Amino acid sequence: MGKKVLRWLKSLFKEVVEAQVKRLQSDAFEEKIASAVAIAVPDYPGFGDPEQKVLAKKIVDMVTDELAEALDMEAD
Ligand SMILES: [Ca+2]
Repeated sequence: MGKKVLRWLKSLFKEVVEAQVKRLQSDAFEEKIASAVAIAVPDYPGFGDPEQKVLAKKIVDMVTDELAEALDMEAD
């Protein structure tokens, strides 16, 4: 493979990875995971779905920040 092709593949790969990380950092993704977690976790007094969603969103945010930083992207 020529150097130009390799450079193009590298930039394409970077673009694809960055788009996916941005998707994982989106509010829509956080909301989707948080809702699924809240449904799966039993409710307790003082720790119902709203609190479970806050915790789940925080965890998703921490994980996606780590992922973004590992890829030299910005945490959000
Ligand atoms: Ca729940």
